Amino acid sequence: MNRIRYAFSLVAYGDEPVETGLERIARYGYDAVELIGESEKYDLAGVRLRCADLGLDVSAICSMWIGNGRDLSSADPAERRSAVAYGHAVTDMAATVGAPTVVVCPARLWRVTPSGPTHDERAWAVDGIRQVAEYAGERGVQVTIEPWNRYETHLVNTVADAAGFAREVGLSNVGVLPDTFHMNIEETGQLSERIEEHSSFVNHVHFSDSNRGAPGTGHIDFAPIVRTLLEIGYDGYVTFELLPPAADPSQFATKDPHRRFRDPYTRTSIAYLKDIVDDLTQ
Ligand code: LER
Ligand code: MN
Repeated sequence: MNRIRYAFSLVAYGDEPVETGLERIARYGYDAVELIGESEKYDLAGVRLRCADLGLDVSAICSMWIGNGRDLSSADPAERRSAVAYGHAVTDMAATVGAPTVVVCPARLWRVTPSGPTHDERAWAVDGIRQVAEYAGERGVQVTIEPWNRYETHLVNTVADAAGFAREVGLSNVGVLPDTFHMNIEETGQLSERIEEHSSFVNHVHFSDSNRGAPGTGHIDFAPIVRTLLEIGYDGYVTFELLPPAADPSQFATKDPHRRFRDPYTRTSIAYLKDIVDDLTQ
């Protein structure tokens, strides 16, 4: 059985200095940190060195498909070209810090209505993801397509949707990213079964509870999900991606830091998961 590798996303810490976040994540025994796909937030060479000192890897670059110029399925060709350029830029970030994966979503965050006929949007997105994935493949980086819930996108809401996109892109470095928060809203039946069904595509995972807090603070049953990851031989990272309760949680985390998302949730997330793994593997 593979060992689960644990990562924590800096997105939970809002505008706290990066250095403080890295030290906290290392202190609580994580294997890796997940960075946000905004290169101006980081001194990447410095992050790489500090991570090496702290014994941390970088699990992924979680791209921010927000705002103008970041919509791979827009009806506007200039917008799509700009989104592909953004995908290349986050791939460069990944290559600089040695992250294995970049997160891709086929549409801009919070565009919840079509920009053109669905088959056109889909074809544009497949083409854009392929351009990002080809560039990433040349740099030894994987691409992971993340389905978001219906309040964040209309195009890719389930793991099956994302697997369909990955299949259409048809490149070996393209997989899918089940995020338990989105799955809890959109999937039918057991979340673990949906992961198992598409296991050949799963190349990254985000964990948070139903309320987007630390596992154990909501009502998701993580034990069957962890059991499935172990059974399918998943060898990527499980990243805890926690966010405060707000419609635009990233802004909220920045403007009004929720202290429990820092030390308390960083400590309890990994401890909670390790208990489950211990129970399952004893
Ligand atoms: C990003 O990983 C995510 O889950 C989305 O909700 C966009 O922030
Ligand atoms: Mn996510």
